[in-house]
Amino acid sequence: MTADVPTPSAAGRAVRPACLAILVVLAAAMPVAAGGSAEEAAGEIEFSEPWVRATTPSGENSAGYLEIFNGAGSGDRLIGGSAAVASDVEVHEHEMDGGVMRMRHLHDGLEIPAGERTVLEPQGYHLMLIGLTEQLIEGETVTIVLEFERAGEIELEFEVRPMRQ
Ligand SMILES: [Cu+2]
Repeated sequence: MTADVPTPSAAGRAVRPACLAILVVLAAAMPVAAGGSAEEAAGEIEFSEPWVRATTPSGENSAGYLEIFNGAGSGDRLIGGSAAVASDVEVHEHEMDGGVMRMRHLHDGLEIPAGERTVLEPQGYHLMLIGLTEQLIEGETVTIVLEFERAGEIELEFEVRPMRQ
């Protein structure tokens, strides 16, 4: 699982394309009926800049990144996901271990605090796409279903971006 080992050029990620405007807003709750229950009023989780790293033809794994803003009134957890192009989608974090950057599967998921922005980015938290069934080609998109503890499953399109980013 070395597909998303940071490259020296990772610093280049500071140069963000002007696509911050791409903001996918999904109502986590189903259409809120008038007088909706407290559960329905749980509000929205917003996503911005979902992207995955392109792979070589033989690439077995990739990583996905995005920003998650929890506009709901209560905290949530991103516990995993699924995708047609991968056998597994896990939530990982990078951590320094004796000077070596390692990845760790967050089995209990990643906390998504209410009212806060949680960032999944290179060298940080990420979605790990394991066991790819096809090459991820720059410019295409892949669909990943994110699984939240409270909000449930939310489907999102991820843009495939160059490997060195
Ligand atoms: Cu990983």
